[in-house]
Amino acid sequence: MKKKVAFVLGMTGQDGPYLSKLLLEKDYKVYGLVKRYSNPNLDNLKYLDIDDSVDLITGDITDDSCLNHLLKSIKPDEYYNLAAQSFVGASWDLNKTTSEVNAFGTLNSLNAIKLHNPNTRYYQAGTSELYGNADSSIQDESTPFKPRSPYAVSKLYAHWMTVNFRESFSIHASNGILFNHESPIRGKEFVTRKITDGVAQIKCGKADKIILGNLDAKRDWGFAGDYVEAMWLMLQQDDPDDYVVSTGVQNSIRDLLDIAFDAAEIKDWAGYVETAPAFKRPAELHSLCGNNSKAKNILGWQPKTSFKELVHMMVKEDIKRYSK
Ligand code: NAP
Ligand code: G4F
Repeated sequence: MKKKVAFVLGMTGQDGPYLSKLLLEKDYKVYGLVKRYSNPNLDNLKYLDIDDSVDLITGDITDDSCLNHLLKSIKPDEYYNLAAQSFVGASWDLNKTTSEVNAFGTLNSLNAIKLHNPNTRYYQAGTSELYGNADSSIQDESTPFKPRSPYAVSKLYAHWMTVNFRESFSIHASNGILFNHESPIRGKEFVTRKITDGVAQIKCGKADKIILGNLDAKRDWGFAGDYVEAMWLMLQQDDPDDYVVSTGVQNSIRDLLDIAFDAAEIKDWAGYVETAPAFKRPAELHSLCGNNSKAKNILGWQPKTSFKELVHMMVKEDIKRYSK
């Protein structure tokens, strides 16, 4: 039987490798889009031991001619758009790049599917950032969007363009509204990995403090390895739709510090943590927590990894890296 073909954009990031590993286990042929670099970095693919199992193609989501050509030649059954300038904190200074990649990159992707392979099923990497500082303490698919960063505004465009192609051209296009998800290959500028990496450096005698921004922010954090399964499940449904993917459990940065320092058996984190205005945002998003009932009921998906297990896993892997 012919293998199903998946095209994954965002292959060198966090989610691309976890999703590709899942697809390879399901016997897909996996193509991945990778930007052109003078010094390419495939560390995350290597960490999951799949760098030799995926077909990497040089390209860029902002280049529509590149996507048109690839849609015609690869003819993917499934197209996962995970490519983004995904760091909220950088999106104020990089608002144009963020818009070009996140908003117009999505439009380029949808146009290429519509023109060259309209049966390709499309996954859009949406985000809980869309909710901003929501009026309700727990957010679901019907909670109004109130974006508060250039990143969130760009993802709002991508969300509605995905809905529009679904409604206008019957493209099988789904938005995953994913809450924060992390792993040992999370970028080091995001707060979870910044903390677990910092804790590991302190444990191994390579640093003596971590400098952070707003310690009172609260998020609903899950494990990336669990969340990519929800992406795949969305494209296996008869009908496309939009789904919140979350744990439904909220923690603060202070809770994260408690667990991370505890995992490294270091007492009294207050002596190792400072704050600086440079890590605060022009407009902060204080509290997020997702209601995942729809994903549970329709996709049959649920998170498997607790917040404590996730943080312990990340601290352990970072200590291993600094102990080598
Ligand atoms: P990530 O680690 O930042 O990865 C983003 C990927 O996009 C990287 O491989 C990056 O390549 C690639 N990329 C950036 N610009 C590109 C361009 N012009 N053309 C092609 N590729 C480009 O993000 P992630 O955490 O894996 O998240 C995956 C997606 O889910 C993103 O769209 C993100 O916005 C969204 N999301 C993430 C979370 C989360 O908590 N992780 C939650 C909700 C939504 P380079 O590294 O080479 O630049
Ligand atoms: O880890 P963060 O940078 O993630 P943020 O802004 O929630 O965005 C992530 O999750 C979104 C889903 O909701 C994704 F769409 C997005 O692509 C990305 O993956 O910051 C989390 C919180 C913020 O409130 C931030 O102000 O941590 C606070 N924080 C406090 N000190 C810090 C720091 N964040 C970072 N990055 N660095 C700090 O020093």
